[in-house]
Amino acid sequence: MLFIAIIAVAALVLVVASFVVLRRSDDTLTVDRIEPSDVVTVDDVAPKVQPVEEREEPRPTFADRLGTARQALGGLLGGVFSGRIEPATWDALEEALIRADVGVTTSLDVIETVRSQASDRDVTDSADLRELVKTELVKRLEGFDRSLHSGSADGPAVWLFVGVNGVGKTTTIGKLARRQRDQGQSVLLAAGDTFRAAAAEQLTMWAERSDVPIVRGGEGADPSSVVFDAVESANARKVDLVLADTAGRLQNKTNLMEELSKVRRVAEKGAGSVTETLLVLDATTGQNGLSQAKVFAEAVDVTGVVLTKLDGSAKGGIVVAIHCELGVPVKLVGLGEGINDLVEFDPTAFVDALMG
Ligand SMILES: Nc1nc2c(ncn2[C@@H]2O[C@H](COP(=O)(O)OP(=O)(O)O)[C@@H](O)[C@H]2O)c(=O)[nH]1
Ligand SMILES: [Mg+2]
Repeated sequence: MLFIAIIAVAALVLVVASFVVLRRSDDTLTVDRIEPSDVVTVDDVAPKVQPVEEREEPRPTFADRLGTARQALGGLLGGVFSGRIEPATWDALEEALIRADVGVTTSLDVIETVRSQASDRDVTDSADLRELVKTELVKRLEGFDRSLHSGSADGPAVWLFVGVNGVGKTTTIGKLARRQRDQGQSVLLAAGDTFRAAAAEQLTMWAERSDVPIVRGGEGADPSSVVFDAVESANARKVDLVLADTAGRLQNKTNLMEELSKVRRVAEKGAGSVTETLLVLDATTGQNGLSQAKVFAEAVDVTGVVLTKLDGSAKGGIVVAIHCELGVPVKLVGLGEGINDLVEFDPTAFVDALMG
């Protein structure tokens, strides 16, 4: 009996052991089989996907890229937010805001409000002023419609990009082509800057990067006719959105106004409708950019501002001046030259990144 029991246990041990061995060799087999096919898949797909830097680079945040502006403002604010509040505290705060390009009127207005709040609440420690100033700045940036409108489905929506040479119009269109495509819209680019031969080349490169079609004219062609053709082509292909580049000559205000209003008129001659006219401004030009902006705002109905190069600007306060003096919201912000370096404007995140 004992003998039979020993045989039975031995047989059981043998079965379990061989099962474990088989399982293990099965695993090994599976791993072996998956590994080579994985490599093949990666190799096959690699040439078709975007280069790694474009595919994996996340969108930057204000906190990531506002270093220059934050350092500059931090330097100006120096000892403002420490110690007891004195008359000199207000002078220093006023100077810091003005130098950061918040604009004189807005800076004085912010100081006046904060000053009366500080006195109402018996605030005597200047460290408590930081939050009051931040809240006031955010308040002046809120309440604007920052959405980008694409209109109805009847025909293509057209977004016109205007602004002087070098501010970043073509780059912004290139970045947006990818962004809108990723959000599910079909996009076509219109190379409406026919003034410089290189402009259409530059836009073509962006079109290729995002794999979207482009319509371009010959050098010196009428910008309006290029935009018209682009809208026709978009309509025929049932494309949702046309991003139209324009030239930014500012040597003659009357010419510029006439050209831009003609482009706009012609863009709506067929099935298209202009749902956004975005003024592109270079943040590093500060108050100078603001006076350019006023000229453009007179020429066309600007629906929003794209503020570029905020990554390299020491004067982040220009954002506040644009809202308060132009009455137009900053809708998008350029934080670098890469395809993902375009972000939506967020008042709280911006003021936090600027003032800490
Ligand atoms: N650092 C930085 N550079 C930018 C940004 N946007 C555009 N640029 C650069 O500014 C230069 C002019 O841009 P471009 O698009 O040709 O300007 P356009 O003449 O208005 O079309 C190019 O070298 C761009 O790479 C930005 O947000 N940050
Ligand atoms: Mg350009």
